[in-house]
Amino acid sequence: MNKVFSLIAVAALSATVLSACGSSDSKDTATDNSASGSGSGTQEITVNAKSFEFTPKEIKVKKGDKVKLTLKNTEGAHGLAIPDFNVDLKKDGTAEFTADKAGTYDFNCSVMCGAGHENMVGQLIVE
Ligand SMILES: [Cu+2]
Repeated sequence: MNKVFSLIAVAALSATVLSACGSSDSKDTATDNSASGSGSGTQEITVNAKSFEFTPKEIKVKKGDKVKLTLKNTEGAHGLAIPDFNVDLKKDGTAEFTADKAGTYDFNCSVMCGAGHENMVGQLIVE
């Protein structure tokens, strides 16, 4: 019994610490009415790249979300650039940005990878 209780306490405590950490640059926790409508969370998204296609081709996030975008090459060597958000991964890696403007933005492969290079496009949708 006691063991179970302390496990729950520890879990609750670390959840509190984590969420406090994640919102360090926004308003303090007293104003929790900002959560309605647009997003303020962190989206971790992995895009796989192969010759010559991205998966997924379409990424949807909410305006205000922090986006952690990871590029993973599963075949060939590709990059991933989203010019509107100054993202340009030239190989496997993670880029972080805030989706602070709504709209549809193209992303594309930024490494000349061969015959299908021009077809390696996708869209980031910020709503
Ligand atoms: Cu390419």
